[in-house]
Amino acid sequence: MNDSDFGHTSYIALGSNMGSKERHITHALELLNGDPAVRITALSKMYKTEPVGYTDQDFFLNMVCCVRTSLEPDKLLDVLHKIENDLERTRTIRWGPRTIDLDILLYDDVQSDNPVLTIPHPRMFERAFVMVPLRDVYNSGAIKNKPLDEIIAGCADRGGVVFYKSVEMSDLDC
Ligand code: A4P
Ligand code: MG
Repeated sequence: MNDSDFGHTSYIALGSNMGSKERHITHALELLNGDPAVRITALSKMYKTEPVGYTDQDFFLNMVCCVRTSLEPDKLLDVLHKIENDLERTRTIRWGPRTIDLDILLYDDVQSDNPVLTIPHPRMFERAFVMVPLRDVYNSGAIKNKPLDEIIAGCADRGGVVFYKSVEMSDLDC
């Protein structure tokens, strides 16, 4: 594919709190970049984060990546679900432990209230475990004219997000 075929920009959140958390995240990134219709253009740092929602569970590792893609949002979600299945994700408790969780945060300027795919992701603006890594890769520094720093300052979990390690594309097997 030519560069011009990857016409859309999306930001994708990754989280893991079971087993080899770091490996689950890097494996998911490799599978994502391995899709012929998706190309990762930026990686956030990896963060160690306190669980939000259902708190009686292990800590998470979280990242955000920016991709360019030729896929429409519903097809991109299909790719994410396939990767979750490939990593043998099980769904038991809502917001509970998982090998990998992949969420679409933003897709171009799309706004969608569809419960199957809500864009922007409905809970992203109240979660530092999403907004802190997003700030690493989000170019404009503001969403709907609100600076990301200001959004993060309003997140109750901001104290539970700490730098874990840097991840470069050259660290990935792809
Ligand atoms: N869905 C709707 N919109 C989207 C979207 N923008 N991206 C639908 C992805 N999926 C979207 O998600 C349930 C359904 O949401 C999907 O079938 C899809 O059609 P799921 O991934 O099956 O279930 P889930 O992950 O348990 O629910 P959800 O709502 O994605 O959970 P959250 O809100 O992502 O919370 N604490 C820390 N520190 N770090 C974490 O990563 N993650 C969660 C999960 C809770 N606490 C956490 C973390
Ligand atoms: Mg999810």
